[in-house]
Amino acid sequence: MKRRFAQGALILQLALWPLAALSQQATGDGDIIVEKLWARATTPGNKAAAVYLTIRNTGQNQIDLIGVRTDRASIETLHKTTTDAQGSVRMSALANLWIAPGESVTLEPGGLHVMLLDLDTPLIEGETLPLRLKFYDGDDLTVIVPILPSDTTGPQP
Ligand SMILES: [Cu+2]
Repeated sequence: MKRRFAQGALILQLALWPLAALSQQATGDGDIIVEKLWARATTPGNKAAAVYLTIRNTGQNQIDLIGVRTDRASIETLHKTTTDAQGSVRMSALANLWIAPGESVTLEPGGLHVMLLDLDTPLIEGETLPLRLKFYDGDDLTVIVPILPSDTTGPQP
């Protein structure tokens, strides 16, 4: 009986470990920390997806995110969703994203996001999506985005 319990605990740990390990990812020099990454699973027939994350600048210099790449989509852009006074929602592309020293920028539903268009295969809940963030100074950071359920409002704490 005791042994069965121990096995159960081990399986639980293995199941929890990957998400915990993915919750915070940093560049080699440690000045850029990317956390709270997530994307929704795509629904059938939908080839577009948004990726959300928080970028923290813990260094002394401004950082400038100039591009995003993934092997899974044909087009990757930084987008901003805005809602005007009439309530109509539109998305516009951003060329880059500045983050001042000590500041952080959060990409979240209703605001900034990474837009992936023309996905080659669906994003499936429980899988992960590697995403490469390119910075103006030549820094390049590949982060791993967990795919959450298609109806989620974000990662549960
Ligand atoms: Cu968008």
